[in-house]
Amino acid sequence: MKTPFVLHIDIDAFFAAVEVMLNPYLKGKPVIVGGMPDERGVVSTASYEARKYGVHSGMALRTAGQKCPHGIFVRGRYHVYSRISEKFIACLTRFSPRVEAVSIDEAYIDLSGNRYLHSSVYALAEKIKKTVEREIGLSVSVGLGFSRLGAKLATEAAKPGGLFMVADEKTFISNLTLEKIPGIGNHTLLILQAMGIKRVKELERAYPAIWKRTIAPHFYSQSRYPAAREAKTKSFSRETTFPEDITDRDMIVSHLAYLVDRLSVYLIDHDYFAGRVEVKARFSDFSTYTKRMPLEYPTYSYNNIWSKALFLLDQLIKKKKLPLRLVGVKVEDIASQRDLLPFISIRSEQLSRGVSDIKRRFGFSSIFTARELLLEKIYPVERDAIVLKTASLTK
Ligand code: DCP
Ligand code: MG
Repeated sequence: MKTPFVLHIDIDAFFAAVEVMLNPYLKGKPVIVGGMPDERGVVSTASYEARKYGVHSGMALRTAGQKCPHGIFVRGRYHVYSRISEKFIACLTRFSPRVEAVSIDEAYIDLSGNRYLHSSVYALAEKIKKTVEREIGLSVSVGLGFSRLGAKLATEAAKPGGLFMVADEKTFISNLTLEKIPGIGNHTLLILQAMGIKRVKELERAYPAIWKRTIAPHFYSQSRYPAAREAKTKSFSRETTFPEDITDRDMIVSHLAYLVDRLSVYLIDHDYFAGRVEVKARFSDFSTYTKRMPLEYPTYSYNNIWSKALFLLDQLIKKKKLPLRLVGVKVEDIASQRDLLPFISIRSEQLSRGVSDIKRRFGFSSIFTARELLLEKIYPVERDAIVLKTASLTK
């Protein structure tokens, strides 16, 4: 089964919820933000308690006053809302680099790169929801779908405070009434209703051409998230020539481990998966050999790449009884997407991602595998690198 990978998240009754958070006396009361009921102007938003009386965003304040005479009207503090909005978006970007803020309290997140790290997208969505709610102190609703439209409508279905995952997006949307569909204006709605068309599926059946123009594009083109991004390069490599030729296997291994470490972090930073590993060795007589082998599945995991690279290195150093001059490692068959994986892959990828997060925050040298540490004996260690004598990267 395909997994939805577009997440939509929206804060519940945003401005009103902030007012309640800052003034607990308002909790559970009909709060209407936008101005006083005798003023010109419109309602920005209303708490769910006030919505029961028919008050909604965009309604004239005077009308809101009539519908909900005991409502508590507040003016609104936009600088406070926008500060919370920034915090909200910042929190989301910790889960994926592909966050698209679309309004002050609403964003889409493309989870297609993350989903392999979690037993399910649903669990990840729950985690995002909980984290955001804890950090900003407000209730949010979350939807999971295959397109922006599907995800947004799932959020609507989840409101307030829920999480809703669409398994069959086409059926889900087909059963909705047309006024739920963003972009269908009041005018169009009235005409369609007059023709007896209430739901999306009725529109598709009776007027496939209109359906194709209004609804279908959401599934099939611009709203799909994101266009499959093909990696521009087919391989990345890191290699180094030693300051002096090396005989000690552990020291050679330590160099290779460091190069694999750099590659793995590079892959993670760029959302790439590697399909194959190649190791290169140059002996003191300048003879150069390479060996390669595929990874079990496309991955950025340090451990997976490492175990293959070490195996290949040992094959290579058996070739000649000579010290080594250079070692290099390359990952190939680079892809920016892959199919869903067996659960088994998750631990080592989570570990690599965790390590790369630490490196990003505290510097590349803040955490190494023990096998890399031998390098400290012969090279200076700086915050963001071990300074090799000659390092070269081909991209
Ligand atoms: N807003 C506004 N005027 C409007 C619509 C919205 O000032 N016509 C502001 C107030 C809202 C905020 O934008 O709090 C977010 O809009 P939403 O449509 O997400 O509405 P809410 O967050 O208030 O409610 P909910 O998302 O729970 O339906
Ligand atoms: Mg909202």
